[in-house]
Amino acid sequence: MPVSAQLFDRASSVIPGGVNSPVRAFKSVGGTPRFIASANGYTLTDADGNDYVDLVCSWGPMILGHAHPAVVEAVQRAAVGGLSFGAPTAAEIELAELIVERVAPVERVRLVNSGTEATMSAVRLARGYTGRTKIIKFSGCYHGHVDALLADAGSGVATLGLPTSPGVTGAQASDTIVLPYNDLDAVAAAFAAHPGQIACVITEAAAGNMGAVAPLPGFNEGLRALTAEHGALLIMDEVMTGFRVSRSGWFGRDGVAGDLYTFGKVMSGGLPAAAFGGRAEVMNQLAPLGPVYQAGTLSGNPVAVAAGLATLRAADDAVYAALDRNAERLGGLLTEALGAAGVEHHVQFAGNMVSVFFSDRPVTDYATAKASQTWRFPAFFHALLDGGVYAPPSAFEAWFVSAALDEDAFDRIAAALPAAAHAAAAATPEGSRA
Ligand code: KE4
Repeated sequence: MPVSAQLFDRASSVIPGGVNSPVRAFKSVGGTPRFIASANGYTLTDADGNDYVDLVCSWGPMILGHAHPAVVEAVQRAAVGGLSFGAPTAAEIELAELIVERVAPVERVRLVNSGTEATMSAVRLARGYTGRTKIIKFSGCYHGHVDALLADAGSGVATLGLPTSPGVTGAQASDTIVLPYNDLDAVAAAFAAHPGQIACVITEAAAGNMGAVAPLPGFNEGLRALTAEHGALLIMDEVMTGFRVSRSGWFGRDGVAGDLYTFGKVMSGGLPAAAFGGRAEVMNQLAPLGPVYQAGTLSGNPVAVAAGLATLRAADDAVYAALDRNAERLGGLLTEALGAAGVEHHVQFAGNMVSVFFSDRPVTDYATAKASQTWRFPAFFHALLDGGVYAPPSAFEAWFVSAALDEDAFDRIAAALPAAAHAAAAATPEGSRA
């Protein structure tokens, strides 16, 4: 990959780590990140002209596949009408109405520019609404790089093994209570230990940032009951699951109604837009109606909104059926290849988000995710990449399918997997790759 290598070298002299988001740097898997030149359908094409079957989908957004004609056309049409006005537009109402229609507990929506902004705003709103300061999050869950939420986070924080982050002051982190995921007793104990002080519990509606780890039966229901009992808000972070795991996100699968929701990724078709929303009584505390301030120059950007509307409108039942079918098929191929190579593993799903853990037991929280043989992942990842399959460059990420995957794509995945499974089998903790 001479061109990607040259670009990485050049990028590293002006962009920290050569990337604009840490997980892209391949740090935990080694090697040279592929600089992508273009993408279409399920195919990514790197700067050296190599094609890959994409199982990252820009970390979730591209459920239709890349450069879907309806989305590109909507973006082009919006762009020729002007890129940003700093004033309200009708399209923002349509996107908010679509979110409200699909996710019943959401009565009001505020559009923002990233998932981080959405979760930061939702936490501030929960604190403003309740008048309380403490928040509960779960180890291994990632809610963006919000100071208060970076404690023991998943995704890139886990990938790089950063227990916390310098720059987050004690004051900011001290109000954050971090508990094990899927542990309702720990949540009940925290409420008992801090009566009247906890503003909210924020959880990934289904965890994807320690790898795909679904809530155990009753966990989300238990969070709903405990937060209601103690006067705290339940924030369902659906930035990753929203409009991906069903047309109504994880709420569409388990029906547990949060007080607030955060969305991103799919709802903007890959352009920078996200949202938070929830009960009108809570959301109406936001400026300019109420005292909780939140703002954004480009919030509701007309081009990003156009991409989101086109994506959500094209995502019909057939698309969601294809996502579920494709995830199932990918999981089967992973199990078949790793089983044949004699590699102990668990393929796990959170809806149609998939992960493979090199573990002898199911992964239900961050401790068990970290205890898995993550040292097998780099060799596995690179063998797939060499075979033309682009998986997430981290053992602590979910794999994302698109509805664009077809027989040819699965043939390519199936062809690349045996060598990858053998590379995983031959890997050693010392990090040598076969
Ligand atoms: P952004 O600020 O990256 O748009 O969203 C933050 C966020 C919030 N909540 C959840 C559940 C998320 O998964 C994310 C971001 N997800 C990661 C992928 N694991 C983003 C990838 C990256 O950091 O480059």
